[in-house]
Amino acid sequence: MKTTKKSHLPYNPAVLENMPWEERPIGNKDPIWRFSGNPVIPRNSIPIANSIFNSAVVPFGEGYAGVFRVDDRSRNMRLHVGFSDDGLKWDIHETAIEFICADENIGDFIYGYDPRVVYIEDRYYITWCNYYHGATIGVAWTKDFKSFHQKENAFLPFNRNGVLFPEKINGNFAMMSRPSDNGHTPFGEIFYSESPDLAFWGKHRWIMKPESNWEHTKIGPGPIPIKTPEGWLMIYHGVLNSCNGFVYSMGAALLDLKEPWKVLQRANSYMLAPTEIYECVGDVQNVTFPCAALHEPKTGRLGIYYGGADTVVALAFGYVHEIIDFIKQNNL
Ligand code: BMA
Repeated sequence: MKTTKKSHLPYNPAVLENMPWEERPIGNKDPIWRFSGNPVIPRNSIPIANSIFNSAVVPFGEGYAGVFRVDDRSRNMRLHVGFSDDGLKWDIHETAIEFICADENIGDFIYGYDPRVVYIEDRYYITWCNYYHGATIGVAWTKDFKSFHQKENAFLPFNRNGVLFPEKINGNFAMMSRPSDNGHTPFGEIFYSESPDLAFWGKHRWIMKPESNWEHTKIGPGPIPIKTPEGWLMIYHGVLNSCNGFVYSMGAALLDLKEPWKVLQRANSYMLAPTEIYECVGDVQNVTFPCAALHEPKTGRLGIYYGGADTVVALAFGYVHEIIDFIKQNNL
């Protein structure tokens, strides 16, 4: 197992000034563009891995930390911690995270996947798709990425894609999610919920449903939403059902800052769809699945980490203001 030299320093936004970045390639007119070194994390970065994808990264100490979806070679779906100095080269631990949980039923880890990580107030929170008599939303916190403390599941099964807002809204923690079924759900709309304590959830509100052809089957929230003066920038995945199966692309919308269940504007076309070999070929073909974004507020730079073909982690770049312009110019 690799060790990390990181100290217990907390969330450190200063490192975002050195976040991974490449300027838009000359001639490229897309709202976001891919890192030339993709995939950032190959499927075999640790020996036990069948694949590493749909993963979450955040600033931590003098670098970055992450929670990674690792499907192992028994095809167990597990969450592994990892650290990086530059957001590109990652030391992913070979053993999965073992959550500390007060309740032995909730803490009985059967599978977990598609993590998101966010810093709120004084600690990092992890949400993921957690098995508890079906898929639901697991919630845990850590301060040091060494000990992970699991809380109650947020919702009843079936639910996936639990994504916390990075600050309290109306005095409560706030989460988007995507109620689902026990299979490869052929439907999906995005909902909003609030909680005073991350244990009891209510004030459920509907946010949005699929509208355009590229997302016609289902949609789900992606990275932690980004606060901008014009609203919460929500990057999400949308799924088209083709003759050849599901196609997962990335889209964007702006949500009201105070009442995030209100959609202000929403692009009618995707920002990025599977076209590259590491997105079209892998364990599941034609998947781009965003789970995290690094954002440097001074420059507006955004680095979106997304899973490629359920096999690798890739990175795309963009400027927040350009994505907002794209939403406005292509508003539904
Ligand atoms: C979804 C989730 C994702 C996955 C996608 C494509 O239902 O399981 O983890 O990337 O399907 O297989």
